[in-house]
Amino acid sequence: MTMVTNQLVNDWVKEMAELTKPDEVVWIDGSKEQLDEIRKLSLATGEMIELNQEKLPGCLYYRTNPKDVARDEKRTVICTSRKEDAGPTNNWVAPEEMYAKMSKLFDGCMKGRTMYAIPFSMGVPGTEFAKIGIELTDSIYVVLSMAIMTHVNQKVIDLLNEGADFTKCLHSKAQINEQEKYIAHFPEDNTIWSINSAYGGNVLLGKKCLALRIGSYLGKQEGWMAEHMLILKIENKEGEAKYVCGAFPSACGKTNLAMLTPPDYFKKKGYKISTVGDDISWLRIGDDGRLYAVNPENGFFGVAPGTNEKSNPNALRTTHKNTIFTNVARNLDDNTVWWEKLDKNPPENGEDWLGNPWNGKTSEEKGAHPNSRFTAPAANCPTIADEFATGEGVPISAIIFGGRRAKAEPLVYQARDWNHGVFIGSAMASETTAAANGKVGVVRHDPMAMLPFCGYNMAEYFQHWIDMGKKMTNPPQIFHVNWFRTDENDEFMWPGFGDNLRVILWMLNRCEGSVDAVETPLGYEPKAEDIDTNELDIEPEVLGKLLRVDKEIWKEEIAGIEEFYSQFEWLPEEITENLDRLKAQIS
Ligand code: SAT
Ligand code: MN
Repeated sequence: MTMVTNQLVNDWVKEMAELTKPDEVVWIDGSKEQLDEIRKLSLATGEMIELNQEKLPGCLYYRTNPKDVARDEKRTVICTSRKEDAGPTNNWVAPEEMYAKMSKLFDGCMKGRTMYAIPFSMGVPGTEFAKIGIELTDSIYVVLSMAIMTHVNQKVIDLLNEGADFTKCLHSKAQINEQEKYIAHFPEDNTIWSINSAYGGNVLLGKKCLALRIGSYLGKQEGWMAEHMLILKIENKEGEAKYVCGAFPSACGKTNLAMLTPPDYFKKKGYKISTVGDDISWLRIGDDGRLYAVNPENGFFGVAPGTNEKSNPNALRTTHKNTIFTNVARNLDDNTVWWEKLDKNPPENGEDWLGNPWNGKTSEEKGAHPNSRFTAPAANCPTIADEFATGEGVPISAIIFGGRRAKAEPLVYQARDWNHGVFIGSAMASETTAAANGKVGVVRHDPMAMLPFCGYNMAEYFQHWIDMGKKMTNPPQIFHVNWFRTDENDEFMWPGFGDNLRVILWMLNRCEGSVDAVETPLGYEPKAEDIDTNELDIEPEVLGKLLRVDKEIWKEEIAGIEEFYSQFEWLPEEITENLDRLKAQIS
Protein backbone atom coordinates (compact mmCIF):
# COMPACT_ATOMS: atom_id res chain seq x y z
CA MET A 1 0.00 0.00 0.00
CA THR A 2 1.26 3.44 -0.91
CA MET A 3 1.27 5.64 2.15
CA VAL A 4 -0.79 8.76 2.35
CA THR A 5 1.66 11.58 1.70
CA ASN A 6 -0.82 14.46 1.62
CA GLN A 7 0.36 16.75 4.42
CA LEU A 8 -3.12 18.13 5.18
CA VAL A 9 -4.41 14.60 5.63
CA ASN A 10 -1.56 13.52 7.85
CA ASP A 11 -1.75 16.65 10.00
CA TRP A 12 -5.45 16.14 10.55
CA VAL A 13 -5.11 12.43 11.36
CA LYS A 14 -2.30 13.26 13.80
CA GLU A 15 -4.42 15.90 15.49
CA MET A 16 -7.39 13.54 15.83
CA ALA A 17 -5.13 10.78 17.17
CA GLU A 18 -3.70 13.19 19.73
CA LEU A 19 -7.25 13.91 20.84
CA THR A 20 -8.61 10.37 20.93
CA LYS A 21 -5.31 8.66 21.96
CA PRO A 22 -5.57 5.25 20.26
CA ASP A 23 -2.80 2.69 20.75
CA GLU A 24 -2.15 2.73 17.02
CA VAL A 25 -3.45 4.07 13.72
CA VAL A 26 -4.08 1.60 10.89
CA TRP A 27 -4.73 2.82 7.35
CA ILE A 28 -7.30 0.87 5.34
CA ASP A 29 -6.55 0.38 1.64
CA GLY A 30 -9.50 -1.89 0.88
CA SER A 31 -7.31 -4.80 -0.28
CA LYS A 32 -8.74 -8.26 0.11
CA GLU A 33 -5.80 -9.41 2.24
CA GLN A 34 -6.20 -6.56 4.68
CA LEU A 35 -9.98 -6.92 4.95
CA ASP A 36 -9.64 -10.69 5.48
CA GLU A 37 -7.29 -9.99 8.40
CA ILE A 38 -9.71 -7.48 9.87
CA ARG A 39 -12.60 -9.93 9.51
CA LYS A 40 -10.58 -12.51 11.44
CA LEU A 41 -9.82 -9.93 14.09
CA SER A 42 -13.52 -9.03 14.38
CA LEU A 43 -14.32 -12.67 15.13
CA ALA A 44 -11.52 -12.90 17.67
CA THR A 45 -12.72 -9.77 19.50
CA GLY A 46 -16.32 -11.00 19.38
CA GLU A 47 -17.48 -7.83 17.63
CA MET A 48 -18.80 -9.94 14.75
CA ILE A 49 -20.05 -13.52 14.52
CA GLU A 50 -19.25 -15.73 11.54
CA LEU A 51 -22.29 -17.23 9.81
CA ASN A 52 -22.48 -20.57 7.97
CA GLN A 53 -19.73 -20.16 5.37
CA GLU A 54 -21.16 -22.77 3.03
CA LYS A 55 -24.64 -21.32 2.90
CA LEU A 56 -23.62 -17.69 3.38
CA PRO A 57 -19.99 -17.33 2.24
CA GLY A 58 -18.24 -14.26 3.57
CA CYS A 59 -21.26 -13.30 5.68
CA LEU A 60 -21.04 -11.96 9.21
CA TYR A 61 -23.53 -11.24 11.95
CA TYR A 62 -23.50 -8.09 14.06
CA ARG A 63 -25.61 -7.03 16.97
CA THR A 64 -25.87 -3.46 18.23
CA ASN A 65 -26.59 -2.28 21.74
CA PRO A 66 -30.39 -2.68 22.18
CA LYS A 67 -30.73 1.08 22.67
CA ASP A 68 -28.73 1.84 19.52
CA VAL A 69 -30.82 0.36 16.72
CA ALA A 70 -31.78 3.28 14.46
CA ARG A 71 -30.82 6.76 13.38
CA ASP A 72 -31.20 9.23 16.19
CA GLU A 73 -32.63 12.44 14.80
CA LYS A 74 -32.83 14.18 18.17
CA ARG A 75 -29.09 13.82 18.59
CA THR A 76 -28.21 14.76 15.01
CA VAL A 77 -27.10 18.36 14.72
CA ILE A 78 -26.09 20.86 12.07
CA CYS A 79 -23.43 23.27 13.30
CA THR A 80 -23.35 26.37 11.13
CA SER A 81 -22.12 29.77 12.35
CA ARG A 82 -25.59 31.23 11.94
CA LYS A 83 -28.64 29.43 13.29
CA GLU A 84 -30.78 30.44 10.31
CA ASP A 85 -28.42 28.59 7.98
CA ALA A 86 -29.42 25.30 9.64
CA GLY A 87 -33.07 26.32 9.50
CA PRO A 88 -36.06 25.41 11.64
CA THR A 89 -36.14 21.71 10.75
CA ASN A 90 -32.62 20.92 11.98
CA ASN A 91 -31.15 20.82 15.47
CA TRP A 92 -28.59 23.58 15.63
CA VAL A 93 -25.62 24.15 17.90
CA ALA A 94 -22.89 26.76 17.31
CA PRO A 95 -19.75 25.08 15.93
CA GLU A 96 -17.37 26.23 18.73
CA GLU A 97 -19.79 24.99 21.35
CA MET A 98 -20.22 21.60 19.69
CA TYR A 99 -16.50 21.15 19.05
CA ALA A 100 -15.79 21.97 22.69
CA LYS A 101 -18.45 19.63 24.01
CA MET A 102 -17.49 16.75 21.73
CA SER A 103 -13.74 17.25 22.16
CA LYS A 104 -14.24 16.42 25.83
CA LEU A 105 -16.05 13.24 24.86
CA PHE A 106 -13.47 12.30 22.24
CA ASP A 107 -10.56 13.03 24.61
CA GLY A 108 -8.84 9.70 25.18
CA CYS A 109 -11.86 7.70 24.03
CA MET A 110 -9.73 5.38 21.87
CA LYS A 111 -7.23 4.45 24.62
CA GLY A 112 -6.48 0.74 24.36
CA ARG A 113 -8.10 0.66 20.91
CA THR A 114 -6.97 0.93 17.30
CA MET A 115 -7.93 3.91 15.20
CA TYR A 116 -8.69 2.86 11.64
CA ALA A 117 -8.27 5.51 8.96
CA ILE A 118 -10.54 4.74 6.01
CA PRO A 119 -10.08 6.82 2.85
CA PHE A 120 -13.27 6.39 0.81
CA SER A 121 -14.98 7.81 -2.22
CA MET A 122 -18.68 8.42 -2.68
CA GLY A 123 -19.11 7.81 -6.39
CA VAL A 124 -16.57 5.96 -8.55
CA PRO A 125 -13.24 7.58 -7.60
CA GLY A 126 -12.03 10.12 -10.09
CA THR A 127 -15.39 10.60 -11.88
CA GLU A 128 -17.11 13.97 -12.21
CA PHE A 129 -19.67 13.27 -9.50
CA ALA A 130 -17.38 11.66 -6.92
CA LYS A 131 -16.33 13.12 -3.55
CA ILE A 132 -13.72 11.81 -1.13
CA GLY A 133 -13.93 11.41 2.62
CA ILE A 134 -11.71 9.91 5.31
CA GLU A 135 -13.41 8.24 8.25
CA LEU A 136 -11.43 7.70 11.43
CA THR A 137 -13.09 5.12 13.65
CA ASP A 138 -12.45 2.67 16.47
CA SER A 139 -15.12 0.27 15.21
CA ILE A 140 -14.25 -2.78 13.12
CA TYR A 141 -17.91 -2.97 12.13
CA VAL A 142 -17.55 0.48 10.58
CA VAL A 143 -14.39 -0.57 8.70
CA LEU A 144 -16.03 -3.66 7.23
CA SER A 145 -19.27 -1.83 6.46
CA MET A 146 -17.58 1.16 4.83
CA ALA A 147 -15.63 -1.29 2.66
CA ILE A 148 -19.00 -2.53 1.38
CA MET A 149 -20.98 0.72 1.25
CA THR A 150 -18.35 3.03 -0.27
CA HIS A 151 -15.43 2.83 -2.67
CA VAL A 152 -12.38 2.00 -0.57
CA ASN A 153 -9.34 1.34 -2.74
CA GLN A 154 -5.87 2.47 -3.75
CA LYS A 155 -7.25 4.93 -6.28
CA VAL A 156 -8.73 7.00 -3.45
CA ILE A 157 -5.35 7.17 -1.72
CA ASP A 158 -3.73 8.20 -5.02
CA LEU A 159 -6.28 11.00 -5.45
CA LEU A 160 -5.64 12.21 -1.91
CA ASN A 161 -1.92 12.22 -2.61
CA GLU A 162 -2.60 14.32 -5.69
CA GLY A 163 -4.22 16.85 -3.35
CA ALA A 164 -7.91 15.99 -3.63
CA ASP A 165 -10.22 17.74 -1.19
CA PHE A 166 -11.88 15.50 1.41
CA THR A 167 -14.55 15.43 4.12
CA LYS A 168 -13.09 14.92 7.59
CA CYS A 169 -15.11 12.23 9.37
CA LEU A 170 -14.38 11.24 12.95
CA HIS A 171 -16.26 8.45 14.71
CA SER A 172 -15.91 6.67 18.01
CA LYS A 173 -18.27 4.19 19.52
CA ALA A 174 -16.80 5.41 22.84
CA GLN A 175 -18.99 3.75 25.51
CA ILE A 176 -22.17 3.75 23.36
CA ASN A 177 -23.60 6.01 26.01
CA GLU A 178 -26.94 7.19 24.68
CA GLN A 179 -26.89 10.25 26.95
CA GLU A 180 -23.77 11.45 25.20
CA LYS A 181 -24.48 10.38 21.64
CA TYR A 182 -24.06 13.06 18.98
CA ILE A 183 -23.96 13.01 15.21
CA ALA A 184 -22.68 16.46 14.37
CA HIS A 185 -22.15 18.09 10.99
CA PHE A 186 -19.96 21.12 10.43
CA PRO A 187 -20.75 21.97 6.79
CA GLU A 188 -18.57 25.09 6.78
CA ASP A 189 -15.56 22.93 7.71
CA ASN A 190 -16.53 19.91 5.60
CA THR A 191 -16.40 17.91 8.84
CA ILE A 192 -18.53 15.24 10.55
CA TRP A 193 -18.14 14.05 14.15
CA SER A 194 -20.10 11.13 15.53
CA ILE A 195 -19.75 9.59 18.99
CA ASN A 196 -21.41 7.00 21.25
CA SER A 197 -23.30 5.08 18.57
CA ALA A 198 -22.47 1.98 16.54
CA TYR A 199 -25.64 1.84 14.43
CA GLY A 200 -25.18 2.15 10.64
CA GLY A 201 -27.01 5.38 9.85
CA ASN A 202 -25.23 7.19 12.69
CA VAL A 203 -21.74 5.87 12.03
CA LEU A 204 -21.24 4.96 8.37
CA LEU A 205 -20.43 8.59 7.81
CA GLY A 206 -20.24 8.39 4.01
CA LYS A 207 -23.94 7.63 3.81
CA LYS A 208 -26.52 9.99 5.32
CA CYS A 209 -23.94 12.32 6.89
CA LEU A 210 -21.72 12.94 3.86
CA ALA A 211 -23.76 11.88 0.85
CA LEU A 212 -26.89 13.73 2.03
CA ARG A 213 -26.31 16.30 4.79
CA ILE A 214 -22.89 17.59 3.75
CA GLY A 215 -23.68 16.66 0.13
CA SER A 216 -26.85 18.76 0.02
CA TYR A 217 -24.92 21.71 1.45
CA LEU A 218 -22.16 21.31 -1.14
CA GLY A 219 -24.76 20.83 -3.86
CA LYS A 220 -26.33 24.16 -3.02
CA GLN A 221 -22.94 25.89 -3.19
CA GLU A 222 -21.76 24.11 -6.32
CA GLY A 223 -25.00 23.87 -8.32
CA TRP A 224 -25.95 20.20 -8.00
CA MET A 225 -28.32 18.16 -5.84
CA ALA A 226 -27.90 15.42 -3.22
CA GLU A 227 -31.19 13.57 -2.77
CA HIS A 228 -32.68 10.65 -0.83
CA MET A 229 -33.60 8.86 -4.05
CA LEU A 230 -33.34 5.47 -5.67
CA ILE A 231 -32.47 5.19 -9.37
CA LEU A 232 -34.26 2.65 -11.55
CA LYS A 233 -33.58 1.70 -15.18
CA ILE A 234 -36.46 0.51 -17.36
CA GLU A 235 -35.80 -1.05 -20.77
CA ASN A 236 -38.45 -1.99 -23.30
CA LYS A 237 -38.17 -4.82 -25.82
CA GLU A 238 -36.40 -2.55 -28.30
CA GLY A 239 -33.72 -2.07 -25.65
CA GLU A 240 -34.59 1.60 -25.18
CA ALA A 241 -33.60 2.61 -21.66
CA LYS A 242 -35.31 5.17 -19.44
CA TYR A 243 -34.31 6.11 -15.92
CA VAL A 244 -36.38 7.37 -13.01
CA CYS A 245 -35.46 8.59 -9.52
CA GLY A 246 -37.70 8.06 -6.51
CA ALA A 247 -37.66 9.85 -3.15
CA PHE A 248 -39.35 7.98 -0.30
CA PRO A 249 -38.72 8.25 3.44
CA SER A 250 -36.64 5.51 5.11
CA ALA A 251 -38.25 2.06 5.18
CA CYS A 252 -40.97 2.89 2.62
CA GLY A 253 -39.84 0.40 0.00
CA LYS A 254 -37.04 2.19 -1.90
CA THR A 255 -34.92 -0.96 -2.04
CA ASN A 256 -37.91 -3.01 -3.24
CA LEU A 257 -38.74 -0.48 -5.96
CA ALA A 258 -35.09 -0.22 -7.00
CA MET A 259 -34.90 -4.01 -7.49
CA LEU A 260 -38.39 -4.47 -8.86
CA THR A 261 -39.23 -7.77 -10.56
CA PRO A 262 -41.61 -7.20 -13.49
CA PRO A 263 -44.84 -9.24 -13.42
CA ASP A 264 -44.68 -12.13 -15.94
CA TYR A 265 -46.98 -10.27 -18.29
CA PHE A 266 -44.40 -7.48 -18.67
CA LYS A 267 -41.49 -9.88 -18.83
CA LYS A 268 -43.20 -11.53 -21.79
CA LYS A 269 -43.55 -8.13 -23.38
CA GLY A 270 -39.79 -7.74 -23.14
CA TYR A 271 -39.46 -5.27 -20.27
CA LYS A 272 -36.31 -5.40 -18.22
CA ILE A 273 -35.59 -3.59 -14.96
CA SER A 274 -32.16 -2.81 -13.57
CA THR A 275 -30.98 -1.15 -10.41
CA VAL A 276 -28.69 1.87 -10.38
CA GLY A 277 -29.24 2.86 -6.75
CA ASP A 278 -31.58 2.22 -3.83
CA ASP A 279 -31.13 5.17 -1.47
CA ILE A 280 -29.10 8.18 -2.58
CA SER A 281 -28.80 10.12 -5.84
CA TRP A 282 -26.38 12.86 -6.75
CA LEU A 283 -27.78 14.86 -9.63
CA ARG A 284 -26.18 17.28 -12.08
CA ILE A 285 -27.42 19.14 -15.11
CA GLY A 286 -25.88 17.86 -18.36
CA ASP A 287 -24.87 19.93 -21.40
CA ASP A 288 -28.14 18.90 -23.03
CA GLY A 289 -30.21 20.55 -20.27
CA ARG A 290 -31.32 17.25 -18.77
CA LEU A 291 -30.80 16.06 -15.20
CA TYR A 292 -28.27 13.23 -14.72
CA ALA A 293 -27.97 11.00 -11.66
CA VAL A 294 -25.41 8.70 -10.08
CA ASN A 295 -25.64 6.49 -7.04
CA PRO A 296 -22.68 7.56 -4.87
CA GLU A 297 -22.82 4.38 -2.79
CA ASN A 298 -21.23 1.00 -3.46
CA GLY A 299 -23.59 -1.21 -1.49
CA PHE A 300 -27.07 -1.52 -0.02
CA PHE A 301 -28.01 -0.96 3.61
CA GLY A 302 -31.49 -2.42 3.36
CA VAL A 303 -34.22 -3.22 5.87
CA ALA A 304 -34.32 -7.02 6.33
CA PRO A 305 -37.84 -7.73 7.69
CA GLY A 306 -40.34 -8.09 4.88
CA THR A 307 -37.66 -9.01 2.35
CA ASN A 308 -38.61 -12.34 0.80
CA GLU A 309 -38.78 -14.39 -2.38
CA LYS A 310 -41.93 -12.55 -3.44
CA SER A 311 -41.33 -8.99 -2.24
CA ASN A 312 -37.72 -8.73 -3.37
CA PRO A 313 -35.96 -11.85 -4.69
CA ASN A 314 -33.11 -9.71 -6.02
CA ALA A 315 -32.34 -8.31 -2.58
CA LEU A 316 -32.34 -11.83 -1.17
CA ARG A 317 -29.82 -12.97 -3.79
CA THR A 318 -27.76 -9.87 -3.07
CA THR A 319 -27.38 -10.89 0.56
CA HIS A 320 -26.20 -14.45 -0.03
CA LYS A 321 -22.50 -13.63 0.16
CA ASN A 322 -20.12 -11.07 1.68
CA THR A 323 -22.95 -9.45 3.62
CA ILE A 324 -23.19 -8.15 7.17
CA PHE A 325 -26.51 -8.81 8.90
CA THR A 326 -27.36 -6.52 11.82
CA ASN A 327 -29.96 -7.24 14.51
CA VAL A 328 -31.76 -10.02 12.62
CA ALA A 329 -32.61 -13.37 14.25
CA ARG A 330 -30.28 -16.36 13.98
CA ASN A 331 -31.04 -19.99 13.33
CA LEU A 332 -28.70 -21.85 15.64
CA ASP A 333 -29.22 -25.22 13.92
CA ASP A 334 -27.45 -24.18 10.75
CA ASN A 335 -26.03 -20.79 11.79
CA THR A 336 -28.00 -18.80 9.24
CA VAL A 337 -30.23 -15.75 9.59
CA TRP A 338 -33.97 -15.18 9.75
CA TRP A 339 -36.33 -12.23 9.97
CA GLU A 340 -40.07 -11.62 9.99
CA LYS A 341 -41.75 -12.48 6.68
CA LEU A 342 -38.60 -14.12 5.26
CA ASP A 343 -40.52 -17.37 4.96
CA LYS A 344 -43.09 -19.39 6.83
CA ASN A 345 -40.44 -21.43 8.52
CA PRO A 346 -38.90 -19.53 11.44
CA PRO A 347 -36.21 -21.36 13.42
CA GLU A 348 -37.33 -23.29 16.49
CA ASN A 349 -33.82 -23.36 17.84
CA GLY A 350 -33.12 -19.69 17.31
CA GLU A 351 -31.74 -16.59 18.92
CA ASP A 352 -33.52 -13.26 18.67
CA TRP A 353 -31.84 -9.96 17.82
CA LEU A 354 -31.08 -9.42 21.49
CA GLY A 355 -29.22 -12.74 21.67
CA ASN A 356 -31.88 -14.52 23.74
CA PRO A 357 -33.01 -18.08 22.99
CA TRP A 358 -35.96 -17.78 20.65
CA ASN A 359 -38.44 -20.24 19.19
CA GLY A 360 -39.95 -18.63 16.12
CA LYS A 361 -42.78 -21.15 16.00
CA THR A 362 -44.09 -20.47 19.50
CA SER A 363 -42.76 -17.07 20.55
CA GLU A 364 -44.98 -14.00 20.49
CA GLU A 365 -41.92 -11.78 20.30
CA LYS A 366 -40.31 -10.70 17.06
CA GLY A 367 -37.04 -12.45 16.21
CA ALA A 368 -35.52 -9.58 14.24
CA HIS A 369 -35.62 -5.90 15.15
CA PRO A 370 -38.01 -4.05 12.75
CA ASN A 371 -35.06 -1.91 11.63
CA SER A 372 -32.64 -4.84 11.30
CA ARG A 373 -30.50 -4.50 8.20
CA PHE A 374 -28.33 -6.16 5.61
CA THR A 375 -25.18 -4.48 4.33
CA ALA A 376 -24.44 -6.00 0.94
CA PRO A 377 -22.17 -5.15 -2.01
CA ALA A 378 -24.08 -3.65 -4.93
CA ALA A 379 -22.09 -5.89 -7.26
CA ASN A 380 -23.94 -8.89 -5.76
CA CYS A 381 -27.27 -7.63 -7.06
CA PRO A 382 -28.51 -9.73 -10.00
CA THR A 383 -30.18 -6.67 -11.52
CA ILE A 384 -27.38 -4.15 -11.02
CA ALA A 385 -27.22 -1.85 -14.06
CA ASP A 386 -24.03 -1.57 -16.13
CA GLU A 387 -24.03 2.18 -15.55
CA PHE A 388 -23.57 1.62 -11.84
CA ALA A 389 -19.97 0.50 -12.29
CA THR A 390 -18.95 3.36 -14.59
CA GLY A 391 -20.17 6.05 -12.22
CA GLU A 392 -21.37 8.11 -15.21
CA GLY A 393 -24.67 9.92 -14.75
CA VAL A 394 -27.86 8.52 -16.28
CA PRO A 395 -30.48 10.91 -17.75
CA ILE A 396 -33.57 11.11 -15.57
CA SER A 397 -37.01 11.14 -17.24
CA ALA A 398 -39.11 11.24 -14.09
CA ILE A 399 -38.78 12.01 -10.40
CA ILE A 400 -41.23 10.19 -8.14
CA PHE A 401 -42.16 11.41 -4.66
CA GLY A 402 -44.00 9.10 -2.32
CA GLY A 403 -44.68 7.99 1.20
CA ARG A 404 -46.89 5.82 3.33
CA ARG A 405 -50.37 7.35 3.44
CA ALA A 406 -53.35 5.25 4.43
CA LYS A 407 -55.99 7.64 3.12
CA ALA A 408 -55.10 11.03 1.67
CA GLU A 409 -52.89 10.37 -1.31
CA PRO A 410 -54.14 8.73 -4.49
CA LEU A 411 -52.13 6.04 -6.28
CA VAL A 412 -50.45 8.48 -8.65
CA TYR A 413 -50.56 11.97 -10.10
CA GLN A 414 -48.28 14.10 -12.20
CA ALA A 415 -47.23 17.66 -11.46
CA ARG A 416 -48.28 20.30 -13.97
CA ASP A 417 -44.71 21.57 -14.25
CA TRP A 418 -41.38 21.58 -12.38
CA ASN A 419 -42.37 24.25 -9.85
CA HIS A 420 -45.64 22.48 -9.10
CA GLY A 421 -43.58 19.32 -8.60
CA VAL A 422 -41.31 21.14 -6.16
CA PHE A 423 -44.42 22.20 -4.26
CA ILE A 424 -45.66 18.59 -4.18
CA GLY A 425 -42.29 17.41 -2.87
CA SER A 426 -42.18 20.18 -0.26
CA ALA A 427 -45.65 19.25 0.99
CA MET A 428 -45.23 15.51 1.13
CA ALA A 429 -45.87 13.58 4.34
CA SER A 430 -45.52 9.99 5.43
CA GLU A 431 -46.24 7.72 8.35
CA THR A 432 -43.09 7.23 10.42
CA THR A 433 -41.25 3.87 10.44
CA ALA A 434 -38.75 2.06 12.65
CA ALA A 435 -35.81 3.52 10.70
CA ALA A 436 -35.52 6.34 13.21
CA ASN A 437 -36.02 6.39 16.97
CA GLY A 438 -39.48 7.54 18.00
CA LYS A 439 -43.11 6.61 17.48
CA VAL A 440 -44.02 4.52 14.43
CA GLY A 441 -47.07 5.26 12.24
CA VAL A 442 -47.44 8.99 12.95
CA VAL A 443 -47.96 11.19 9.89
CA ARG A 444 -45.19 13.73 9.58
CA HIS A 445 -44.17 16.12 6.86
CA ASP A 446 -41.01 14.98 5.15
CA PRO A 447 -40.24 17.20 2.15
CA MET A 448 -38.57 15.27 -0.66
CA ALA A 449 -37.95 12.56 2.02
CA MET A 450 -35.10 14.85 3.12
CA LEU A 451 -36.38 16.13 6.46
CA PRO A 452 -33.74 14.20 8.45
CA PHE A 453 -31.06 14.64 5.79
CA CYS A 454 -31.05 18.23 4.55
CA GLY A 455 -27.84 19.86 5.79
CA TYR A 456 -29.09 23.45 5.61
CA ASN A 457 -32.19 25.63 5.82
CA MET A 458 -35.02 23.80 4.11
CA ALA A 459 -36.48 27.02 2.66
CA GLU A 460 -33.14 27.56 0.91
CA TYR A 461 -33.28 23.95 -0.18
CA PHE A 462 -36.71 24.49 -1.81
CA GLN A 463 -35.27 27.59 -3.49
CA HIS A 464 -32.38 25.48 -4.77
CA TRP A 465 -34.87 23.08 -6.35
CA ILE A 466 -36.65 25.99 -8.04
CA ASP A 467 -33.33 27.41 -9.25
CA MET A 468 -32.20 24.05 -10.64
CA GLY A 469 -35.48 23.89 -12.57
CA LYS A 470 -34.71 27.25 -14.16
CA LYS A 471 -31.37 25.95 -15.41
CA MET A 472 -32.81 22.86 -17.12
CA THR A 473 -34.17 23.09 -20.63
CA ASN A 474 -35.49 19.55 -20.42
CA PRO A 475 -36.27 18.79 -16.76
CA PRO A 476 -37.68 15.47 -15.55
CA GLN A 477 -41.43 15.23 -15.09
CA ILE A 478 -42.41 15.02 -11.43
CA PHE A 479 -44.94 12.53 -10.02
CA HIS A 480 -46.37 11.61 -6.64
CA VAL A 481 -47.28 8.03 -5.74
CA ASN A 482 -48.80 6.19 -2.80
CA TRP A 483 -48.51 2.41 -2.81
CA PHE A 484 -49.95 2.22 0.71
CA ARG A 485 -53.56 3.40 0.44
CA THR A 486 -55.95 1.26 2.49
CA ASP A 487 -59.67 0.46 2.27
CA GLU A 488 -62.41 0.44 4.94
CA ASN A 489 -60.90 -2.74 6.41
CA ASP A 490 -57.39 -1.23 6.56
CA GLU A 491 -56.22 -3.60 3.81
CA PHE A 492 -53.83 -2.31 1.15
CA MET A 493 -55.75 -1.68 -2.06
CA TRP A 494 -52.79 -1.74 -4.45
CA PRO A 495 -50.68 -4.92 -4.73
CA GLY A 496 -47.42 -2.95 -4.85
CA PHE A 497 -43.99 -4.52 -5.43
CA GLY A 498 -43.57 -5.68 -9.06
CA ASP A 499 -46.96 -4.32 -10.01
CA ASN A 500 -45.71 -0.82 -9.33
CA LEU A 501 -44.20 -1.12 -12.81
CA ARG A 502 -47.72 -0.61 -14.16
CA VAL A 503 -47.75 2.87 -12.66
CA ILE A 504 -44.21 3.65 -13.75
CA LEU A 505 -45.02 2.74 -17.35
CA TRP A 506 -47.93 5.20 -17.25
CA MET A 507 -45.48 7.83 -16.05
CA LEU A 508 -43.08 7.10 -18.88
CA ASN A 509 -45.95 7.38 -21.36
CA ARG A 510 -46.75 10.76 -19.84
CA CYS A 511 -43.10 11.80 -20.22
CA GLU A 512 -43.34 10.96 -23.89
CA GLY A 513 -46.68 12.69 -24.20
CA SER A 514 -48.20 9.50 -25.60
CA VAL A 515 -51.13 9.24 -23.20
CA ASP A 516 -53.82 11.61 -22.02
CA ALA A 517 -54.69 12.39 -18.39
CA VAL A 518 -57.40 13.86 -16.19
CA GLU A 519 -56.72 17.15 -14.47
CA THR A 520 -57.53 17.15 -10.73
CA PRO A 521 -56.72 19.73 -8.04
CA LEU A 522 -53.63 17.69 -7.18
CA GLY A 523 -52.31 17.34 -10.72
CA TYR A 524 -52.78 15.02 -13.70
CA GLU A 525 -54.18 11.61 -12.88
CA PRO A 526 -54.39 8.59 -15.17
CA LYS A 527 -57.59 7.61 -16.85
CA ALA A 528 -58.26 4.25 -15.21
CA GLU A 529 -57.97 2.48 -18.58
CA ASP A 530 -54.47 3.85 -19.12
CA ILE A 531 -52.99 1.84 -16.26
CA ASP A 532 -52.22 -1.54 -17.79
CA THR A 533 -53.99 -4.02 -15.47
CA ASN A 534 -53.57 -7.05 -17.72
CA GLU A 535 -53.20 -10.24 -15.70
CA LEU A 536 -53.80 -8.25 -12.52
CA ASP A 537 -56.65 -9.20 -10.29
CA ILE A 538 -58.04 -5.79 -9.42
CA GLU A 539 -61.65 -4.61 -9.60
CA PRO A 540 -62.25 -1.45 -11.65
CA GLU A 541 -63.95 0.17 -8.68
CA VAL A 542 -60.88 -0.47 -6.53
CA LEU A 543 -58.75 1.31 -9.10
CA GLY A 544 -61.32 4.11 -9.07
CA LYS A 545 -61.00 4.36 -5.29
CA LEU A 546 -57.22 4.34 -5.50
CA LEU A 547 -57.33 7.37 -7.75
CA ARG A 548 -60.01 9.31 -5.87
CA VAL A 549 -59.17 12.70 -4.36
CA ASP A 550 -61.25 13.20 -1.22
CA LYS A 551 -61.82 16.94 -0.83
CA GLU A 552 -62.68 16.76 2.87
CA ILE A 553 -59.46 14.92 3.65
CA TRP A 554 -57.57 17.37 1.47
CA LYS A 555 -58.91 20.34 3.41
CA GLU A 556 -57.21 18.81 6.44
CA GLU A 557 -54.12 18.09 4.38
CA ILE A 558 -53.88 21.73 3.38
CA ALA A 559 -54.18 22.81 7.00
CA GLY A 560 -51.34 20.38 7.81
CA ILE A 561 -49.19 21.77 5.00
CA GLU A 562 -49.80 25.34 6.16
CA GLU A 563 -48.89 24.40 9.69
CA PHE A 564 -45.70 22.72 8.49
CA TYR A 565 -44.79 25.73 6.35
CA SER A 566 -45.47 28.17 9.20
CA GLN A 567 -42.12 27.37 10.82
CA PHE A 568 -40.26 28.92 7.88
CA GLU A 569 -39.60 32.65 7.88
CA TRP A 570 -40.01 32.71 4.13
CA LEU A 571 -40.72 30.32 1.27
CA PRO A 572 -40.12 30.64 -2.48
CA GLU A 573 -43.13 32.32 -4.09
CA GLU A 574 -43.36 29.47 -6.59
CA ILE A 575 -44.31 27.27 -3.64
CA THR A 576 -46.84 29.57 -2.02
CA GLU A 577 -48.46 30.22 -5.40
CA ASN A 578 -48.97 26.51 -5.89
CA LEU A 579 -50.41 26.13 -2.41
CA ASP A 580 -52.83 29.00 -3.06
CA ARG A 581 -53.94 27.37 -6.30
CA LEU A 582 -54.56 24.05 -4.56
CA LYS A 583 -56.52 25.78 -1.81
CA ALA A 584 -58.71 27.54 -4.33
CA GLN A 585 -59.45 24.27 -6.12
CA ILE A 586 -60.14 22.19 -3.03
CA SER A 587 -62.49 24.59 -1.22
O1 SAT B 1 -29.99 4.13 8.92
S1 SAT B 1 -29.84 4.75 7.60
O2 SAT B 1 -30.03 6.19 7.72
O3 SAT B 1 -28.55 4.50 7.02
C1 SAT B 1 -31.02 4.13 6.56
C2 SAT B 1 -32.22 4.98 6.56
O4 SAT B 1 -32.78 5.24 7.62
O5 SAT B 1 -32.64 5.41 5.47
MN1 MN C 1 -32.48 5.99 3.30
